[in-house]
Amino acid sequence: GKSYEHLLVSSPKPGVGLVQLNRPKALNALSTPLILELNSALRGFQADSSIGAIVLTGSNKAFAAGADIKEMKDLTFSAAYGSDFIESWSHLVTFLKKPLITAVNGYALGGGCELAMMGDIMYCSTSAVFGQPEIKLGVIPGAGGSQRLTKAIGKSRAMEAILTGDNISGKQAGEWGLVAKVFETPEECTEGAIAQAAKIASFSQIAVKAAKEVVNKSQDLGIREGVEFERRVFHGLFGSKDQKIGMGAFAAKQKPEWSNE
Ligand code: CO8
Repeated sequence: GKSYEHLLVSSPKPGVGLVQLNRPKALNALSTPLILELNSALRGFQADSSIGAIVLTGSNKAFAAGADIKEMKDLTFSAAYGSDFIESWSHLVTFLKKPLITAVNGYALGGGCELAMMGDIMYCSTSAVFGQPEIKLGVIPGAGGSQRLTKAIGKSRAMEAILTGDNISGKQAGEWGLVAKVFETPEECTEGAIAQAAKIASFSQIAVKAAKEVVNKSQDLGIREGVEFERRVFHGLFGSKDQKIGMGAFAAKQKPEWSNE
């Protein structure tokens, strides 16, 4: 496939796309060129019908140590506002309809923590260090941290992290439900994420897409509207071939062969 300056992109298992942030000299600081490459790699996997789920990870030392401070330090209000600085980050979550698993080892600070939280499923290892240290730089989180961290761990804990800049350990992230699972080592974390992605990729891509969509709706809708939305989508799946294939295979005691239709 395509080669990148700041990323390693591969498919370690059938159906699984893997993106590793690879800017080791800056602890994977998220410069504009890196974010543009990340957008491009994820769009590539989104468009590739052989890929069913995606894993995003960094190195053992750092998932990402934040936005690139050296790139940002001389930015002015008018340049930031005028160019919609950071807006391209959130495109990543809107165009990506396939599940994204973020596997965090080492530092996930500032924009790195925010990027990790854009994952549909987050895993980490005990080496992970989460934090929103922007307050120490005279600013605040700018890529969704104040919203996603608060939804994930509750207001008081998020407020404490964002106002003090104190880090959150991987173990604590597991106890607070920021991540779905904490692995002992970085290798187990990445392997575990790839294994779960392979499992997801083995199901009907139509059902997987619908499942991600309905869960994400719960973040925006109230419970009554959310349940109604889910039921509409559920009813809609009876128009898919894969519903007939899946339920037919169960009744016939066979393994389903998904059509992705
Ligand atoms: N930006 C640019 N360079 C960085 C960054 C960063 N965020 N983090 C580390 N680096 C560079 C260091 O400058 C250093 O470079 P050099 O060798 O040229 O001096 C290299 O990476 C290695 O780093 P350290 O020597 O500092 O490594 P340590 O192991 O001593 O420390 C730390 C690791 C604790 C992670 C430390 O590097 C650190 O505190 N980094 C900054 C963390 C931080 O403040 N992150 C938040 C950034 S602000 C932000 O993300 C705002 C998000 C808003 C939305 C997104 C906007 C685009």
